[in-house]
Amino acid sequence: MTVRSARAIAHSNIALVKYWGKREGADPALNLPAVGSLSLTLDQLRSETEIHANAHDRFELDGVALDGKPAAKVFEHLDLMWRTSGTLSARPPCFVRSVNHLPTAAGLASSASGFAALTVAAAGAFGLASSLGDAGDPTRTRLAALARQGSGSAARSLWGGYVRLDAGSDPSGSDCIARPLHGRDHWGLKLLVVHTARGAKSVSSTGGMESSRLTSPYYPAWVASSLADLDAAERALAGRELAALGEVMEHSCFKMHACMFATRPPLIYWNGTTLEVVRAVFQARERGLVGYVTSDAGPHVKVLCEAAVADALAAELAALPGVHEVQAVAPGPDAHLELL
Ligand code: 2P0
Repeated sequence: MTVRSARAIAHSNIALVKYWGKREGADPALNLPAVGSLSLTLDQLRSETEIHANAHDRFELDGVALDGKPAAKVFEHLDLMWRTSGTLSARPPCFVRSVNHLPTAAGLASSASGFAALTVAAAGAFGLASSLGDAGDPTRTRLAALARQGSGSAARSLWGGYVRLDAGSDPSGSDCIARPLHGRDHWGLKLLVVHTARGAKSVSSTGGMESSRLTSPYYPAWVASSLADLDAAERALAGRELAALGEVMEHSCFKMHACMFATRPPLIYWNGTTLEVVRAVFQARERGLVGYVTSDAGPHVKVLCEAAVADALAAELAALPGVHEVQAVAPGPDAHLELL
C-alpha cells in the first residue's frame, strides 16, 4: 500500500475534570489513564497536520525540522497507525508537517491537538478512513483510542464541544472510551486563557504523572475521588449549571495540583502570577463577575465563564501585573480529515 497525502485539523481541549496518572500494572504502550476526564474542546487553539510520502522520515513543526525525542514519538505513533491498517510490509517513509496554532508544550494541551491531528491525518494517509462523519461516527471512537496511545488527552480532541473519557478497567483498554457529551452549541460559555509566562514547561506531563503515582501520598485519594467529580460535572453540564460545574472543576484542578505539590521532588507548575490570577478570579466572583479557574501542567490559568461576562473579566485579568495576554476562546469543532 502507498501513502496518500492527507491533512487533518484537531482542536486542543482543556480538562474541566482532570487526567493525571496512568493505570497501575497496565501495558505502558496502551497509555491507559488511572482516572477519567471531561473536557471542553477549544475553538482557536488547534493543530494542522499533513502527511505525505517522502524519501525518508521527516517531521517539521511550525516550519522547523525536528529530530530526537519529538520526532521519535511522532514516528512511533505512525508505526502504530500503520500496524493498525493491517499492512504487513514496513511502513513507508513519510513527511509529517505540523503547525500548532497555540504555544507548544506550555501546558496549553499542544500534545492533545497534536496527537489527535497526527492520528487523523495518518488514518487518511494509511487508508483507515477517507473522511470523518459527524460526532456519532464510530470511526471517531476508534481513532480516539489510537490517539490516546500517543497522548492521553488527545483522545478527547476527536470531538468538538464537551467530551468525556472514561478510565475503564479492562486490561485490553477496550472500555477506556472517549465519547462526546454535547456539541459546541450546547452552552454559550467562553474559556479565558490567561497567559502568565512564555516558553515551554520544565517537566513533561508523562514523567510528572509517574512520579506523582510513585511518591505523592495524595495520589490514592486523587484517584479514588475522581469518578464522583466526573459524574457531578457531567450532570452540571447537562443542566447548564455554571456554579455546580465551576465548583467541581476547581475542586478537580486544586486536588490535582495538591497531588503534584506533594510529589517528591515537588511538581510546581505555577508561577507567582498564576496564584494572583486565581485570587483575582475569586474576588471578581464575589462582585458578581462570575468565572471559575482551572490550570494544567503549566503556569497559565484558564477561566470558564458565560460569554456575556467574558470581555469584562478578560479586561480585569489582562490588567494584572505578569499577565502577558488573555485569549477568549469559544467551544471548538470536531476534528476534520481531508485527503489531498
Ligand atoms: C488533562 N493533563 O486532563 C491533564 C491535566 C495535564 C494536566 O492530559 O502522558 O500530554 O501523553 O498521556 O495527555 C497532559 O497529559 O499526557 C494532560 P500523556 P498528556 O488535560
